[in-house]
Amino acid sequence: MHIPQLSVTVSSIRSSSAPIVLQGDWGEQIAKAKALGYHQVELHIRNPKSIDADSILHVLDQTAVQVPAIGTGQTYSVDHLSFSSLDMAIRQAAVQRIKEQIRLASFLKAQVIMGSVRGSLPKDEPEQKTAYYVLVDCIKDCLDEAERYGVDLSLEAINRYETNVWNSAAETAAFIQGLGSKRLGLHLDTFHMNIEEVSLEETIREHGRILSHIHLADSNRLAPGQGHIDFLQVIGALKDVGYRGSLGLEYLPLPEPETAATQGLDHLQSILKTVYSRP
Ligand code: LER
Ligand code: MN
Repeated sequence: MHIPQLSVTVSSIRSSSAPIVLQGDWGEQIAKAKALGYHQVELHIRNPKSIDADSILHVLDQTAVQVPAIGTGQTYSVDHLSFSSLDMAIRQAAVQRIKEQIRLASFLKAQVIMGSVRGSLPKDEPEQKTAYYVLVDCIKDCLDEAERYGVDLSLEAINRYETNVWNSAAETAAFIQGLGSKRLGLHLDTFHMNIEEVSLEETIREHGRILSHIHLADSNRLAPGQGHIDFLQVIGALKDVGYRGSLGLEYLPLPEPETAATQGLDHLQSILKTVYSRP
């Protein structure tokens, strides 16, 4: 039976408000992830052009650590580039950035997450309609690049307090299914689901067929086990739908990064053991 692997989020950008567990020098943080017991890392990269991809590849090789997914949220949170901007130069820069992430992902054999890069739609018409139209166009443009490079993309459902488009799993799934590209899957995040969904486990069961990635964080965006989400139910549902992707640990680096990384790993390893040893 396939037991999903845990991947811890890593970024070179330090921010106490970002839900990235390990922050700092790429090489050091990847080595730290391995030393703490992880075999996968989810890299959150601001700009693929400004990283030393060869040296990151070297560390990944040396440590035998895999990268299942690249996070791209800094395109929006740091550089304020988005697919729904009414300024053509801004959305073209956002698309360019995601295309560069896709090319990097093809080297790393990773998928690329599209989350906050969608931005938010203006409240009023006709701007709202125009922004949605250009947003969809940008996603189609990125999907063409993903097709060319053989890379999968995941579209994340993000809660209503961070964006006003594709908040629930059902809305996000309906959009993905409407596009009908095999390269685009649904990405869920238990922190956002805790706000948007009636039941986390039922949502996973309902959309499991197109689920391509998942972020695990507790209700308070601390490590799983530090809030009130029932991860036994969440992992049980993932097993039931035959989820074969990675379990990305994306939460705040609190009380401090190493403790947070260990808390999530310990809690989820024990749950994985319980769930996957059941007949
Ligand atoms: C990104 O994966 C995410 O979950 C967003 O909430 C970023 O803040
Ligand atoms: Mn997330």
